[in-house]
Amino acid sequence: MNKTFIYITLVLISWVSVAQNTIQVTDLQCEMLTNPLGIDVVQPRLSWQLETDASQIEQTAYHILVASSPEKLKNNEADLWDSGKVNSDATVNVQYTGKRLDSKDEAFWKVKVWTNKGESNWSESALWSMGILTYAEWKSTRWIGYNHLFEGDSIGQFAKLSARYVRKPINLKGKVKSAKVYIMGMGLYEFYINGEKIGDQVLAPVPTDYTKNVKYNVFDVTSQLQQGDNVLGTILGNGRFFAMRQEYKPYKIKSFGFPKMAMQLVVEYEDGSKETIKTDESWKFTPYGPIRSNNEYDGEVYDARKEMPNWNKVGFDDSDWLNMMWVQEPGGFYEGQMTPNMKIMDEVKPISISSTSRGTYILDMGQNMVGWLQIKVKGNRGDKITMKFAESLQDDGSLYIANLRDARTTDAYILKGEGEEVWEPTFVFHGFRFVELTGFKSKPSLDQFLGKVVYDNMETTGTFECSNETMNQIFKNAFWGISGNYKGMPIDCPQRNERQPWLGDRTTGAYGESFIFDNQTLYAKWLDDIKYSQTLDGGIPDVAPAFWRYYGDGVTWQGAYMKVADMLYTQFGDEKVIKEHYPYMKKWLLYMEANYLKDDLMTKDKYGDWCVPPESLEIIRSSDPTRLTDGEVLSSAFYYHLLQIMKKFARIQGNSDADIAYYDALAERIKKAFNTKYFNRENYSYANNTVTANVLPLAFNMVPDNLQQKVFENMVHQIEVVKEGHISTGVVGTQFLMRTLTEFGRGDLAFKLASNKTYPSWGYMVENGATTIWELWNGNTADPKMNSQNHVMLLGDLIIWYYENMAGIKSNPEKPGFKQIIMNPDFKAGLTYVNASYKSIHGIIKSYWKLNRNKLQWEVTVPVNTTAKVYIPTSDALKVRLNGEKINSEVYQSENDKIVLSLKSGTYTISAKL
Ligand code: RAM
Repeated sequence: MNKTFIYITLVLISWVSVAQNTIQVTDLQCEMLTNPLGIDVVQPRLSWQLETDASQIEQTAYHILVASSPEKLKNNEADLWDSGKVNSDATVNVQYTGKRLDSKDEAFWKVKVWTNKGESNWSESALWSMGILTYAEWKSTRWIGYNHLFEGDSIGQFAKLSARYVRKPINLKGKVKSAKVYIMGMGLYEFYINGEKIGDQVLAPVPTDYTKNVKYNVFDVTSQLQQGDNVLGTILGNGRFFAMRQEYKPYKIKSFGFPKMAMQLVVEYEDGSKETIKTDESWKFTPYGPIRSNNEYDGEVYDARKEMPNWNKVGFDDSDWLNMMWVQEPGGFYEGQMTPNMKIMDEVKPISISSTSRGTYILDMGQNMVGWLQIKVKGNRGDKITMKFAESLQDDGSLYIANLRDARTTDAYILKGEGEEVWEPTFVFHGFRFVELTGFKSKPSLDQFLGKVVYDNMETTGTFECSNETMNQIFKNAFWGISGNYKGMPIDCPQRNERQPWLGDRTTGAYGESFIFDNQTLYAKWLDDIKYSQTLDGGIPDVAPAFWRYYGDGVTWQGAYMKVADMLYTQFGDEKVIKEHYPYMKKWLLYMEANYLKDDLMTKDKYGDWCVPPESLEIIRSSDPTRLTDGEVLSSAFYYHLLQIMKKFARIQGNSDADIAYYDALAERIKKAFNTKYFNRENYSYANNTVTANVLPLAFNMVPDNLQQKVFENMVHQIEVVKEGHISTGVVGTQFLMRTLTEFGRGDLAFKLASNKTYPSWGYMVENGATTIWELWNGNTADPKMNSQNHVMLLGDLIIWYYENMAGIKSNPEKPGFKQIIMNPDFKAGLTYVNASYKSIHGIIKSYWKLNRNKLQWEVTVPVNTTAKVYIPTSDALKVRLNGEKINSEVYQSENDKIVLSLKSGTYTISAKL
């Protein structure tokens, strides 16, 4: 008896200690933010990841402690929330249900977990802090600005307004224990304390329709403040507030007025007392600083002679500065910004510089990039260097600027003449590969220039490499295009006088992008932008925030609202966005039904299958009826598809039988009318038999009577024979093309489209020197009026196809957020290897396969606390080895001629003869 007892105890002890060493809880996030300051969600969601060398690990329970101070947390004194041990496998989006937190409160938290193989230690502790939760708490904080132009300023087509340098000396009566600043600086701000810039963000805050909502940023500034005298300094830039085209075409372009700011600095002294410093009219400013103008389209002008050394430090004489005025607030709700600001994310060294006959120089960055150029120059006081940015060159070597339309894209720097001067702009960005430099007396050297790549501070989560070089280059181009067009909202292009957050460009694109970038919070913010732009009767604009007032009432563009929410759910397991936005989505659906549904078909469409390859290489928009798909076909099919998504959303948000029945009935009617009017049973085609007209009903499961295969064959004929193996779809059709081809068994044809180098194809762009993705299939020859070289909308579902169909990394929508991974690559499409990884919210997923003749070698990594269904295209289990061993029926099932392995977390080597 005794002996046995001792034996068990020993085993138990060693088992626990092994487990404690191997299971770690990492990556604690609140509201999916790594730096969660200023959370304005009353019950934020907490997430963590598990890391371990052991395999087959599943979480069985968690325990969260939340305390009001680090000391209390350390002593496990959870005065805010002790979740207790909760039996659950959830690691993502666990809602805080502790004590109600007040504005500006801090919460320190940690978590430990139990798994099927032991428990972890307590994680390191993490912090989040609350924002300002009520409007009332802002009331005594004055908005300050100055609603007048000064010398050199102008409104109109090429609006100019110098940056406003704002200054406020303050005196702190004691030693600072902690301090936070809550700042709204419109359109853009840079904030300083005692001369030091606070934070590494640029072009902050993220843009919104300021009449609807205004974002404040929060910084911990404890270490920047000192007892006694301090100076707060802010530079206010224009951004989208004092819009680029100010009071120009006001019926179209929204502008919001002169820059303004409101700020609270909350200081807690070591003696426990608190003080809040707020903006008011005692703050002073000057419009005569060095940033003479800043206009996102036209560029920035900086006169270094006007620098005011130490303007943001103690002791500077501001007696000739003006007092700020108490001005009207922007109008929108104040919200804590829950998505990161932009940052300098990378640097690019130029590859060549050449002289022109005009005495200027052309700098080649080697990459179409978004951001700006830093220069190092020496010269005389008053010398002027100008930099004009463009994406490509004309045949004669000069800049191709016709496609920029009226954007002037020119920065200028006027030297102070004091040795080496290093400069880069503050409040603008450009989309460019080439820069024409004027004002150099002799040829500058390459090391005087450095490209700064600017986009939202988000992690790169995906890698992809395969055996096809064209596909690899397309992936790189997509990476540059997608990241560069993240500007606190997804914009269409970064260079011409547009740069608008067009909904239709991202309807499906957002989903593909989510494999490469951690874009969750950005797209959650964008859904809010869409919500806020909804009209009272339910309409949604084409562009949100609606900086351009376009309310075209289409379906394919507006459908981004639902499609992006669905992406956030599938890829990140985010249910909250669905619950929050459901009523507005439903309102829009009903609005469209009431206004545009005729004879059970959706009659309104704005842009058609935008940007199909046109009949002549020089034109932008096709007018050839055999290439274009009828708008009613697009809208009706898409609306049907959205109704299916809304059925799913209705279920997720609960309490919804009536809604589901309603969507179902409506969808059935639409499907019937659609097939009656557009399905041609003689040749199994839809409408005028474009690929788009066929791919939509196939992808949306609208084809009647089990005729999918026939319709599919007809569509394949269109692609293979009629279009000679080339793409013929535009922005709408391309969103479903690659996946549909593969799912119906023609991954090889999808591969052909993906690897094509001849026109029209993504590879054709590569062959013609593209380093991003073009707006037009014929971007090298088309009219410049609408011809951006950095647009992402034509990617369609290509990136999704890379990951889901080629790499085999797909989230099971039934177990979203990659809680279950579907690994089912098409090994026979044409590639011989794929090496891809994706950092999911549960941890890293890897898939690396090689096919040598018929021998498959495949390494997969399944994150802790997830499972994977791994498909091997053979029906003979004897041909499969898992980690070198034969497989038994405990790990696999057979499904449609495939062996499906059910794997828990870990890294596996699979080999098989196919
Ligand atoms: C253009 C842009 C944008 C597109 C709209 C319809 O202005 O190219 O990407 O969505 O048209």
